[in-house]
Amino acid sequence: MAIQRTFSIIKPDATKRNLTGAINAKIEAAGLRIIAQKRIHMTPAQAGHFYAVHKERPFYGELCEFMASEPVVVQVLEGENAIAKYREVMGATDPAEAAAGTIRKDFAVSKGENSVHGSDAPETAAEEIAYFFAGLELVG
Ligand code: RTP
Ligand code: MG
Repeated sequence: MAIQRTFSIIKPDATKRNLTGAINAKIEAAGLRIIAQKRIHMTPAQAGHFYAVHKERPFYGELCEFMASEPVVVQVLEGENAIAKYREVMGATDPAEAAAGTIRKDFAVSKGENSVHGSDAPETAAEEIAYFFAGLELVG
């Protein structure tokens, strides 16, 4: 498997509890390199655009409000099989179902406030990275 890039967000529930460093430690321990990172505060419209794929779901309004409620840390992670590897490090969407040692098992509050986002496929990873970062900001 070749070197891949994936897009990550450390969500408001985690930044609010000062968990950015603890989450980054798990990312780095898994062999993923943080090649870009910045702290931003999304507007509800930006959060809505980012999660547009879920706009018909009942939790969409709540999700957009949550993502815009506090600053987030957006990141680009690089490594072998990075997309699947990061999904593994994150754990299941619902922390109650997440495996031991995963970010969501250790830090998530609930299925909605679940500490991190990670891209689910190469196409979405490329789109998400391009939405939040300029090419010059990616320092591999
Ligand atoms: P993400 O996109 O954030 O990496 O999470 P995911 O793939 O594990 O989960 P997904 O199904 O794509 O859902 C996106 C985010 O919506 C919130 N959610 N809330 N209350 C609920 O039932 C519910 N279901 C999903 C979570 O923040 C989830 O990560
Ligand atoms: Mg998803």
